[in-house]
Amino acid sequence: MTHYDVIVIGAGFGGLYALHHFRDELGLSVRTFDGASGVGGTWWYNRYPGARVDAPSSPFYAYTFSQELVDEWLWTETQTSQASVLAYLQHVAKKFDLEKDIQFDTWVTDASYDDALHQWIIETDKGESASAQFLICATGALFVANTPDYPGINEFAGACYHTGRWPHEKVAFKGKRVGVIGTGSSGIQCIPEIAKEADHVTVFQRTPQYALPARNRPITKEEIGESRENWSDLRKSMRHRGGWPFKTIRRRAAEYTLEERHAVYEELWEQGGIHLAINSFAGVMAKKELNDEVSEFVRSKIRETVKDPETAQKLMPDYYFGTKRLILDNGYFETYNRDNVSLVDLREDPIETFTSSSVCTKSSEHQIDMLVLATGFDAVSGSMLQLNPKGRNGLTLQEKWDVHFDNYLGTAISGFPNLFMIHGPGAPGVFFTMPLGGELTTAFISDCIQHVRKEKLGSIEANEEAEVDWRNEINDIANHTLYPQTNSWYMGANIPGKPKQFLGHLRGSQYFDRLEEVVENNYQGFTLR
Ligand code: NA7
Repeated sequence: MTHYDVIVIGAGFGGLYALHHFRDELGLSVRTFDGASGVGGTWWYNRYPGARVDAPSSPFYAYTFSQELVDEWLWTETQTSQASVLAYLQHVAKKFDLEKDIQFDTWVTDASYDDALHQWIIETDKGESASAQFLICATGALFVANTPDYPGINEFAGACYHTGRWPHEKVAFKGKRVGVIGTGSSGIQCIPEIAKEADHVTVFQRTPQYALPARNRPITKEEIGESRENWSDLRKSMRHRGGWPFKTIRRRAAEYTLEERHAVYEELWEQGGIHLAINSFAGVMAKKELNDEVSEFVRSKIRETVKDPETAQKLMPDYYFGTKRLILDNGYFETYNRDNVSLVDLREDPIETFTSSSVCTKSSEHQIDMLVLATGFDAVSGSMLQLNPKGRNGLTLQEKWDVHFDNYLGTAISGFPNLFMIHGPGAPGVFFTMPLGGELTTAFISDCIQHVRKEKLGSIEANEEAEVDWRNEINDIANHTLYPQTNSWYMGANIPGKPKQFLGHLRGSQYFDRLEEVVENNYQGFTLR
């Protein structure tokens, strides 16, 4: 069995940087395992048509650590496509010679902690074992596909694809009647693309969504040049402004008349992207009345866009704006003006069963040749529970997380020494620019590892009391907002039986300050052995 200093699971944004940092910057021996056949993580799997970044995008959805990398990579659009992100990660892997230490097509089937040796021992589906003092789980926040188990779904005889497991070869929609279930980011991104080619698209919608115009466009040379010149300042801004590179404008709503506020919403709508969410008025995500106002503004835009009033009515979101993942769309609502697109509202006409060639809802039978499941993921906790590491005394993570996803700082877990998650439950994860978030988390893990090694210790482990305080802290932050009032994957509400717990830290910059303080305070909340 080969022994390493560090084993990394996952070769997406988080895992690739961890490998580079621990190997090239700390000089440790590192082995990475990934079940996919190449680098990319989420960007390896989510190849559905129209897949794009849904966060502050080019050039900010990228690594920040290397000015050379920033200077040589040319982003082409403001909202980066999946193919571009994947090409970028392949470039990164080549530039830093990462692939030689990554074992692809290999699933880690078991990870167990040996308390006496202070080591993790992993087994793979190739029948190999390896050990390491530290286990880094960069297993992905959106990895385990959520596949609905409707009665009779297996009867459907046509091709069926989940957006999060899209095939590598091009899927042809020409001449096909396509059913799409799900209208989150993935559904809203792929529906307009599929509709351009298919004979007919039937969209099965459970919850209507707020989507903001992405206003994707080619990125200019000037924009790229400016960001390259100011990269270190922009990075600092992202670190201290919740992952967003620009100063957010937080106006006080009370100082504006309703008419003036509407003018602000219009301006931000025209700017597109997430400007409406982050640059309108302070308290949109906490004050019901203000949120209602923005919600109604977006609904009015949907009404303006969708010509058929009955379809427009079905598309009206009725939860608090922004409390489900905000979506950036490219012509989604316009798509319903096409003759070949129809919408089924599952709340009034639920799916009852499937036949070999149709979806049967309570009121009708919808003939389809192909089914697209855009039904999302067992988000944030799912990939760790699938790995199900065994900690001290054989405690499994599934046992530990039966009721709460308890951990400390979104990265360490009591009972699981020397194991660190990147973007675990309670970390800023999807609420921060993820590539930078991964770098900053790795910096913290790096401090922990260096400390253990320097002091010739065996292990570092989160304390149970620190976990409980941490859970309360995350919930307190979330409870000051409207997020917990909506059934979303942020709350674990999309997966039947999943414990309800807010899964992210809403104040990313404060969170990374906190990591630094924990290091300064001699690893407060951890036990060092
Ligand atoms: P999401 O955002 O979880 O969206 C999944 C969609 O599928 C959403 O509309 C769900 O409705 C719907 N869904 C899920 N299960 C069912 C069943 N059983 N029946 C009908 N409809 C269902 O996943 P995405 O892949 O779109 O996006 C995930 C993230 O990836 C995204 O936020 C970006 O950050 C990238 P619901 O709203 O739960 O009623």
